[in-house]
Amino acid sequence: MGVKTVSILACVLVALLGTGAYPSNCHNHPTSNCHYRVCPNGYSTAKAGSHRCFQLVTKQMGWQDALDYCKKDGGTLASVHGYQEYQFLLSMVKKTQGISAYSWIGLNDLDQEGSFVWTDRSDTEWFWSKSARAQQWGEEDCVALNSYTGAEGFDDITCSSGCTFICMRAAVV
Ligand SMILES: [Ca+2]
Repeated sequence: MGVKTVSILACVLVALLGTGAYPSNCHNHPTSNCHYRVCPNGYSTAKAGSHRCFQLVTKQMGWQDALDYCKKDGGTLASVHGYQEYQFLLSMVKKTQGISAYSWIGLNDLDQEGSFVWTDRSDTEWFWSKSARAQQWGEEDCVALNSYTGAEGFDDITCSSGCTFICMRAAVV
């Protein structure tokens, strides 16, 4: 089955299942690029039609090595832009608790203490406004998703810690 066919099937499913649940590019704009846009192999989105694709890598590395790994794969460490993405990524990380309950994302304050940025330079507004658990940052400069039950959330830890990590790439035409 061709990529295009799979993509169209996915769009049909969205049209059948998702009307009203979230904006469906396919439903509202049948001529948009949505029909041809798919995540790279091994990557998936938090919501249908999103161009933001994620992959959990179960190797354990320090934050900088994890970032380099994602860059070599054509992306960067994940940014998180809303609650739906947050829940999606957290559930990914929970599956790796036998390895590590922490998974690196792109948030860091390496350049300037206390000034957190995403490695993709995207907006941190959601993170600051909606994050239920912005933890005490302390002297630690790299942020992981903590998936421990009861302690779920963003957690800044020492950058050299060995953690699994989440890479992010754009959907491709
Ligand atoms: Ca810091």
